[in-house]
Order: sequence, then C-alpha cells, then structure tokens
Amino acid sequence: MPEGAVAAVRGFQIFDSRGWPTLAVEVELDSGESAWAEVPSGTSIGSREARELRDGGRPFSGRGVMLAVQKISKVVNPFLVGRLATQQSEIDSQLMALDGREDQSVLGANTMLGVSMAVSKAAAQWLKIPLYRYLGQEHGVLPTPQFNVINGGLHADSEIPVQEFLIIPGGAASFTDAMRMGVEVYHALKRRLSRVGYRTAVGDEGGFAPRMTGIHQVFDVLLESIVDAGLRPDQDVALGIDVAASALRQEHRYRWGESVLAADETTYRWRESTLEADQLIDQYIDWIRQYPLISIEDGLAEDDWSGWSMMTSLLGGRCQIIGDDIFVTHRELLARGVREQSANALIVKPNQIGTVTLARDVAKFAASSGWNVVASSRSGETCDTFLADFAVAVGAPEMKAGAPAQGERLAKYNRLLSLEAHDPSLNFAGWSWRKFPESRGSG
Ligand code: 2PG
Ligand code: MG
Repeated sequence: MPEGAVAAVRGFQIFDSRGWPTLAVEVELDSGESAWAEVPSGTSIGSREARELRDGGRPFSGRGVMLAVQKISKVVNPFLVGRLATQQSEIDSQLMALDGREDQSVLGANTMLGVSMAVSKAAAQWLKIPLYRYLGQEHGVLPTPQFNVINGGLHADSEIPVQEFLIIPGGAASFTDAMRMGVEVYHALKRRLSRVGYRTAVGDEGGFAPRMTGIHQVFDVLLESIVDAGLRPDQDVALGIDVAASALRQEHRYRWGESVLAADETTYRWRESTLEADQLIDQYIDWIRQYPLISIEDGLAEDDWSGWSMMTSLLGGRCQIIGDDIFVTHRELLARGVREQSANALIVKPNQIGTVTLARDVAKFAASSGWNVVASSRSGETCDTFLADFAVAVGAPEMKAGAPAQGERLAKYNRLLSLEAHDPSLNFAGWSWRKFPESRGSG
C-alpha cells in the first residue's frame, strides 16, 4: 500500500448539541495517522439540501444514524481502502458517483460529509500541516464572526418570527477583539434581559429566547446592550438577522406575527398579518433606516426568486443580502442567483452539499462573482472545529457559529482564536463599509 493510503474507515453514532444522534467518522491511514470528524445537522432546512440518511422507526424518533454507520462499513470502507487520502477531490467525486443520486440520499449527505471531512483531516495530518493550510493556502483571512444572540423562529419556543438576531463586531481590530466584543455584549444582554423581567433561557444556538414578541423591542434591547458593554452601535458592533423566511411562507405570501405598540404607546398588542414580498422588504427598509442593520439572511423564502431580485436591487447597495435556503451551497442554484442578482452574499454550509470539495468550489465561485461568503455552522452541532479551518481556507470574510457561549459554538470560535495566536500571517477580515456604497457607514 502506498504511504498515506486509507487503511480503514469507520462510522459511529454519537450525539449532537440538541441530544439527537449524529454521525462520527474515523479514517485511519496505513502510516498510522487517524482522524475523526463529526457531522452537524440543521432544523430550518432548504428543500434542495442534500439528504441525510436517518434510520426511521421508533428509536430516537427516527433520527438514528445506524444505517449510515452500516453504509460506511459495507460500502465506503471497501471502496476507500488503499486510496491516497490526499486525493480529496477524486475521493469526493467518487463518493458522489457511488451514491449516484443528486440529493445523495443513497449513502446520505451525513455519510458523505463525515467521510469527506475525516479524509481531509487525515491527509493534513499525514502532510503534517494544519487543516486550514491543507484545505486552501491562498487566503490568510480570519473571518468576522456573526454571533447569534437572540434565537427565535424554529430555533426557540418564543414567538419571535425572525430566527436569528446577530451581532457583528465589524469594528474590531482582530478576531480576539471581536470575541471580546461579542462576549461582553452577550453578558450585557443577559443582565439587561433579566433586569427588565425577561427570561434568559437559551435557544438551539445559545442565544437568548426571551418571550419578547416585538421586533423593535429586540433591536432596542440589542442596541442598549451594546452600549452597556461600553461599545458603539454601528462603528464597533452592527446588527444582522436571519429571517429564515421559508418557514414563514404560506401560499406565495408570508405569515407574520409580532407585538406592536398600542395606541396608548405604553402597552403592546399582538398583531398577525399576511404579507407580500414587497411589504416584507418595506419592513426591512424601515429597520435599516432605524438600526445599524447591515446583514439580512433569508429575508424571503427559497422559492421566491423574483422577490429576491427585487430585494437585492432595493437593499443590496446598503446591506448584505445573504442567501441560505435559496442556494443551499449548490453551484447551479448559486449560478442562477448570480445571473438574476438575487443576493450579494452566500451562506456556505458543507453539510448542505455533502463534500468538502463541492463546498469549497461553491465558496470560490461566490467570491469570484463578487459575493461575500459567510461560512456557517448548523443549529444542531458538535464540538468539531472543521468549520473554522474551512472558513479560513476559503477566505470567507464572515463566519457564524451561534452565540459566544456553549461548547459546540465556542469550539469553532476558540479554534479561530488559536489560529490568530499562532499564525501572524492571518489577518482579521473586519467589516468593510465600502462593500455597500449606499450604507450609512460609507464616506
Ligand atoms: C441557518 C442555520 C444555522 P439550521 O438557518 O442559518 O444558523 O440554521 O442549521 O437550523 O438550518
Ligand atoms: Mg439561515
């Protein structure tokens, strides 16, 4: 067997941050190296994401991954033994061929990604270079974090229709400084929420899930917390949202519910409405006027292509418009988005597309089309730090991995801290207002 060849591939059922089964994969090389990778899993899932393989039946509400473990021992292991771990793209395309289906439902996208990540980690070990260098040498950028500090939508049992409220410390001088800002605001927010009588229970990504039902209330409390932390809203820390609007879609319109200030201007009342895309966009325009809101992810649903082009033509000059569910890290969907100018930034989640090579290619394609790239974790995570290395390797100017709290979130952020401490050639991306010429921060 040649040096660096795969000696064995094994799968294991482990558990993710929500306590559901997920897959771990171990790849052993003949030269003795062995690498371990753990696969994340989402809740707000795009309909065209590659499909996970789950067992079905009663145990774990059907979410077991023993079928994936079996596929690894019966199909993947015999196929990969003897192949060179450094041939990542060949291995990834052969895995795709072995599955044979575009949605990867035969082997399962979880199986493919677990194997693909573990192969890349084993190869980096064999070559004795850090994973981020192995995955892509050319960039040298540490991403600006987007911290998800208030969770709503499908990620929390609160009534806030917006899934994620994010703080973006774009004014930080370094990744270390960005972490400091994120953590200070997170704690200031916790103190403020309890002071004004809201619960500080958290949602799936470690952000708070207060029973706060008005969007303006949330934005206000975020701004106050930034100030409490001794920071300047806008210049130091700006705001982002992930609306995850596919979850709000109802017959070509959007179900919207939030509390609004009543006529007496002291009490709030719950108001439900069904909005057209242009009404939702008008709301965003208002928010951008009133708050330092610089990034809107999934502001419209995945099937609302004409709405996305309208949103980008109206808002794209002053705000980052990120597509997640609409593109699902898929090259063809992104190509359509670039043609139709549907957005100006792409969420990249390796498990949406199933292999390291495909995820890396789509990130490169987005960057070469002048789009921003935001590497993202999933709401169901593990302590695997692959995403942090991947973000640096593809030169993603931003990364979101949830709140600056909880082990599975901090594993990724702490990995970036350690890269910053050890590799002086890496520069912090920061936030460039020049990207958005019509924004408040320009000039
Ligand atoms: C998202 C993600 C991660 P999920 O919508 O961006 O924050 O959520 O993993 O549930 O798709
Ligand atoms: Mg999203």
